[in-house]
Amino acid sequence: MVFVAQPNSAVLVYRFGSPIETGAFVSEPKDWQWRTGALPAEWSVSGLEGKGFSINMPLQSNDSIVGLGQHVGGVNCRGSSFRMYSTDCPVHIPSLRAMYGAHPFMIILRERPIGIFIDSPGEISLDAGASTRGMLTAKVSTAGFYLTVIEGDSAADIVSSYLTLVGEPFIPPRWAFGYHQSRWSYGNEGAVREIAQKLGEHDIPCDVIHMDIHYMRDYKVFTINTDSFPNLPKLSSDLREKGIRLISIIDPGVKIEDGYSVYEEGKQKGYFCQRADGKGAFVGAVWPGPSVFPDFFREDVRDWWGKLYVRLQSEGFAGFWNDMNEPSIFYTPDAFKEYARKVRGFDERNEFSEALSNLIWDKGLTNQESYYDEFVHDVNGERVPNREVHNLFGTLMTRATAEALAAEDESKRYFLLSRSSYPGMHRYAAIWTGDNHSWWEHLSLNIQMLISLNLSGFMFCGADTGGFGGDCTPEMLIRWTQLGAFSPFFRNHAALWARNQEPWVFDDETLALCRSGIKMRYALLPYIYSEFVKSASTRTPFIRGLFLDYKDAETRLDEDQFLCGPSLLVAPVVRPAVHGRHVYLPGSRWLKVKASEQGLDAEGVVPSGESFVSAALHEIPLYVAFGGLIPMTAPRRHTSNTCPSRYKLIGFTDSSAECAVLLDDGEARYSTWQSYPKFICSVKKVNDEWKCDVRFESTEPQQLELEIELWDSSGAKRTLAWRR
Ligand code: MIG
Repeated sequence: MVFVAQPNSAVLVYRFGSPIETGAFVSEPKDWQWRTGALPAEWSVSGLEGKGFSINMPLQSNDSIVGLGQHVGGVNCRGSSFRMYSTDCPVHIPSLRAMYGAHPFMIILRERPIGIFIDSPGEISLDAGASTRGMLTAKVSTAGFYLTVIEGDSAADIVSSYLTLVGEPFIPPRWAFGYHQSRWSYGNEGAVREIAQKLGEHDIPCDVIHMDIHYMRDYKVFTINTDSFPNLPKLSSDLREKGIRLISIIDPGVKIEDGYSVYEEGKQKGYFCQRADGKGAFVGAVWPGPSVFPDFFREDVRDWWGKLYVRLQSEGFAGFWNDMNEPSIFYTPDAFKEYARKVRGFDERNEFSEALSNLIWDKGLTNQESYYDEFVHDVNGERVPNREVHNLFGTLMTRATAEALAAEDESKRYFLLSRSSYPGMHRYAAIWTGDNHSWWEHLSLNIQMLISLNLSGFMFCGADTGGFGGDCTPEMLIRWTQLGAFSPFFRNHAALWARNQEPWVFDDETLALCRSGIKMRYALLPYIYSEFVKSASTRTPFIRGLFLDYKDAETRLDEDQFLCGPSLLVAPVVRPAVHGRHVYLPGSRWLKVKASEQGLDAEGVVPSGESFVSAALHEIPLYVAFGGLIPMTAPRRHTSNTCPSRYKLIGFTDSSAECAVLLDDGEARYSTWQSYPKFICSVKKVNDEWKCDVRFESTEPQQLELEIELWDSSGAKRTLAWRR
């Protein structure tokens, strides 16, 4: 028997077997009205032998499949297969199936699109018409799951209903919209101060410096290496005076070391994950060596863990970065012993064999599948193997952090970043796309991921600008910074073994062009910040594939251009050594704009359609949509809690346009878009004359000056001014 509930009008939720609650839904399924019901026509769900289910959903010939959050590959997922199973995947090659985040929400695009969310915390494998073009098949590995089916007139409608069900996306404080500078690691006070100083010297706006694992003592989480950071509170307050905040990384693995308080306390209270065979705490090695892992499935453990961040915060950290929470496991002592035994055996025999070749070419000890059967979680009093609830580990770690930070001051927003994620976590934290490489392919992948993640509710996201692994080149850093400037999360980050890639380490041209990209980001903050907050709180993607807004783009699913907010089309250059690129402009007409340190300068009206546009190294093809009005301001060195009083706006319309600019303090929490302090500027043509009207919501600033440049579709330009 199939049980179905309708928690809101466009949404049907089916229950199969006995699902484990994942916390993805904002209201508890137990509160819903259940009845028996039928699946959509031709869909079928069957039990698999042993355990699990297979869901079969026939596809029509022209269907595309979009969503699925973090994945390698195109925006259109049809024809590929995926494994939803949180994995530390250090090399994002095209054939990669599983990533850090597991996001089993997708939309079948067709005349009447349909949204599908498969809610189960264990592995889900998805064949999106790969084996059989006409069939979408999902295999769920657990004893039960919820299948959500969402109807809507458009993909945007479906996203909106989905987000009503799972909750509105995380909105960080305004400073997190600034530029972040990072690398693994700025390992001592001098290195951090030097970065801050260089940023100043080179006039590069920046709000945040990240501190990677070397700030800890011997990789012990919640400790500080006071040899390298003798006075962190002082460092932090000195940097704060310069407008820079510090963020620190935290991993879930707790080093086994007598006398280390986090270990001792967790051990004494029994907070660490237990071995499946009942022989005590599970041990896995990560950076600190042999470590134990908190059982985040328990509320008391989350509570304890969360409070550790609050204590660390008082050392001077403004936000946190949860890494390695798939969880990544380098090896277990048992697996290591076994491995060493094999190696010794080969050493003694000292001859080549197929078995030796298998061992050498084996993927080795890291993240072996079997590790996840070796430890259990306490899920509502029951011992459940990690594998059954695997995809929730990172989400629950991050929930622990989020709840503690929120409890510290309910009235304020916090900043939190997580590597692993599952639906529901999009309410608590931002994500980045993990260990990409300084490869041009990953620059294009960055766009595809921004689009897919935004469709899936993980809106405050971004990739490591410049690429994490491998060595970045000057040209790549420039192009990547030009894209990063439009990503919600904008952080330059690099691996331990990668060359330095801060904007100033190459040459003057690279420095100048990166600086102007970053300045442009700051100039556009009134637009980017206001529109992001509006998108998240009105449940619509901020980074938008063109198909979301333009009928004529629906069948194209362009993967190398996107809308940043409702009105700005960005077509970044993602290939080396080119001086231009193809751009497709849907709809009617567009206003071509040029990026500059002061924001945008209009160049003229261009028709829709396909064209090849020039894009020298300093150029980013950018267009304002018809009906758009884009607010900007003179860039500052850092975001600030006080909003500027002068804005420039560029609009493109024949009749009217409107935009909202937030005037909040950048930190206060508001429950609705309506309640944010802001001004709304509307321009309107009345009897051939343009009028500007400004309304205030929840604020009445003393001073406000607007300079508005308006273009109409004939290419005529006029300017208006408004002041109080
Ligand atoms: O095993 O903390 O994705 O951003 O710099 C690597 C060191 C561990 C992986 C993260 C990366 C971070 C790195 N971490």
